[in-house]
Amino acid sequence: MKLIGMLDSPYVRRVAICMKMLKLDFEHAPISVFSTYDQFAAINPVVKAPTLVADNGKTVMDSTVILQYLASLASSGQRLFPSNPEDCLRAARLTGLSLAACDKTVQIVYERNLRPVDKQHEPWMERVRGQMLAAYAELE
Ligand SMILES: N[C@@H](CCC(=O)N[C@@H](CS)C(=O)NCC(=O)O)C(=O)O
Repeated sequence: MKLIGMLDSPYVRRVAICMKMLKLDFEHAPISVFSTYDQFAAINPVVKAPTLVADNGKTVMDSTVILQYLASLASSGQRLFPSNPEDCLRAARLTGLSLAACDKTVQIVYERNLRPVDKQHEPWMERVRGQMLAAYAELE
């Protein structure tokens, strides 16, 4: 298996860490969705990181979906999510907050780095910043 994407992405790190925890063999290819767009597009035309290339060559994207697939490959006794309802609820809550924090952080980076300054919309940035800080505060 091959994990495609840069480790500055929290979603790529999430998958890489889980693959290590599940003791799955994989090769990591640090290809960027920005600086090496065409190289990425040749693997996955949707150009989303992380992308997993399975052993049969099929690609899967989205960290949560990739982890669902990887869980099916894990040996018995290796789990990413607890099974009892109380612990599962806690893990689900923390995962949801963490993903929302990542999504909002990434939105701010894109708005600031990819959109020309005169096209940036401050009310939208304020909304996203508020959501991001709320997610981090809940996590704390
Ligand atoms: N929900 C996705 C988010 C993945 C995501 O947004 N990745 C970014 C890199 S941090 C990306 O592919 N950006 C390029 C784009 O969206 O065009 C996941 O959990 O994998």
